[in-house]
Amino acid sequence: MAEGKIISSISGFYDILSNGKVYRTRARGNLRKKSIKPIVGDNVEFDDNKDQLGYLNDVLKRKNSLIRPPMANVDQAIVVTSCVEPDFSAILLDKILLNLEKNNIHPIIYISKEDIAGDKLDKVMPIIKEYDKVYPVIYGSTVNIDDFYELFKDKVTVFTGQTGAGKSTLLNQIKPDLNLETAEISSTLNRGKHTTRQVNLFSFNDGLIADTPGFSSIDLREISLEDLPQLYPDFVKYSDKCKFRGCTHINEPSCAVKEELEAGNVSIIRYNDYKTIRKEIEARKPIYKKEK
Ligand SMILES: Nc1nc2c(ncn2[C@@H]2O[C@H](COP(=O)(O)OP(=O)(O)OP(=O)(O)O)[C@@H](O)[C@H]2O)c(=O)[nH]1
Ligand SMILES: [Mg+2]
Ligand SMILES: [Zn+2]
Repeated sequence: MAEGKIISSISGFYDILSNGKVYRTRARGNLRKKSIKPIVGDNVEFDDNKDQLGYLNDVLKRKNSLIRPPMANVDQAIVVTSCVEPDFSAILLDKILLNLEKNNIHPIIYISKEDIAGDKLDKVMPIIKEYDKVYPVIYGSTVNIDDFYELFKDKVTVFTGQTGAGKSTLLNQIKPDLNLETAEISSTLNRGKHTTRQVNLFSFNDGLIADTPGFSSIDLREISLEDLPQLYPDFVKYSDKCKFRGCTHINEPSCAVKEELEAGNVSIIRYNDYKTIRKEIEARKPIYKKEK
């Protein structure tokens, strides 16, 4: 038995990278019985029978796992965020960031399509600047592509973000031999069509980088109301000084986050979007599993 990492999964087959070689496998039935669905990024045990199709026997404990994109054991994420085409959405960006924070994945925001944003840039840039105070932001217009080389060293990095934002385009710039398929949103046949359809991991500077299918909305089913305030690094910075433990920073007296909001040290845009997201979670219907 050998150990390796799933780098792609296509119609029931799993490609496993192990000591620089790729093995095609399929999952043993016992995994399904245990309701374990292997996903890209999983570290696994498998039979490395020479050139035959081997079995994937077991999935090793995950450090973390994302539902969208489905991927495990991620260190950091490049959140590709376009100014236009598709339009910038702060709420969608928040949701992506929240899911990453929940999984202890380090987010880096990458801004694309400044070059075609025109007048809309005046509206979008001030909002992006608020995120820039909280998270690392890389601007496509000024980036030195070579800087990614060191950033990705020894790490598993996932590229995520809206469909059409430019994930595959950026990956092609970073590693031209990937030759990933990209497409204009308007040229795709129906709206919301995804160009990238699978999660794929590629080796890069002793680490791995993943192209993933984009999305146009994201849910927060993993995140509870209690979790939520803990997932805003810009609130957590001050929440020690809130009078009440577990302060939600809404109506509690002596709330440090609201004081810092008044003082202009917490972004009003971020705070208002936080309230919007709270409402969305409050309104969420419980998920019932279908009875058999
Ligand atoms: N002008 C401009 N176009 C860009 C930029 N980044 C990406 N594009 C274009 O945007 C379109 C979509 O890019 P993709 O790389 O396919 O987008 P994606 O995020 O991989 O999309 P999915 O695979 O569907 O999730 C392509 O036509 C790219 O050429 C940019 O910074 N400026
Ligand atoms: Mg793509
Ligand atoms: Zn508070």
